Amino acid sequence: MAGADIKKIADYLVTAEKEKREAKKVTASLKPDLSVEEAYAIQQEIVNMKINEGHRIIGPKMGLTSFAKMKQMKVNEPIYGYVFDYMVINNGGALPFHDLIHPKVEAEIAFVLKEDIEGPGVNGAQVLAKTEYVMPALEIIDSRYENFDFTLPDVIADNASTSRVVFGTSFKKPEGLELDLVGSTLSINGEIKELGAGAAVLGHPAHSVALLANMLSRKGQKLRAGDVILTGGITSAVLINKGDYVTGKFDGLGEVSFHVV
Ligand code: 0L1
Ligand code: MG
Repeated sequence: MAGADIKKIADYLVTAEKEKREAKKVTASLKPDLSVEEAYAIQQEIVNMKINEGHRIIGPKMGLTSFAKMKQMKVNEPIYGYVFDYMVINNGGALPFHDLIHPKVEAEIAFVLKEDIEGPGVNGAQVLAKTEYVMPALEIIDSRYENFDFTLPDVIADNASTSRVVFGTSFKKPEGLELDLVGSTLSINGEIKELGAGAAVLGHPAHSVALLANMLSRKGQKLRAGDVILTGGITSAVLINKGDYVTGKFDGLGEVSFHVV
């Protein structure tokens, strides 16, 4: 795929994000035969554009990490994208609804690394040994595509629907924690909408970080000390609306919340 075409599609998706409006999926007309490799090239172009605009990467994230979502998308591997500094909302803070298109929220566990992790061949135990802290998080995804209707390459090109994130303010050392057994509830206006356990994320959230390191190694990249990594949804994603008060409770890890204003 020519560089000019990659740039054109990256511009198309960044413009939809900035103008807060739905766009037709890329495979609908712009590039019907878009491959996964080409989609990651478009995602990389979007990352470069944001860095050139002065934004900073907080860390990569994993998406489609539940076996149910992978089956639904007919894939045997999750996807990744990147979280930027402008996407972070303070715990307990406000998310302006008019900043987004049709946001959904999901409960996740985030890892903060104390050492670089370079694949291939990384496993979960190695990840835990190189993790400084884990913390609870709420990820707000906002696909730029109409009705969240996309193919796998479409969603990869769209930076894995990444939009906003709220990190918890309680940091825990991973030693002694059984992150696969951590139960989490996702409530809106006091009503539990979704619940799950850490094992929903590839059996254990550390497996997700290990797989991310192994996937990045294919393009000669690694995870870096200081990266904050979203490991994937423990719960399914729930649509949110103006006025909603959203809370994620994570057994032993703490609470995260925000208001949609
Ligand atoms: O964080 C994620 O799991 C992103 C998944 C992308 C698919 C979606 O937008 O639902
Ligand atoms: Mg997610």
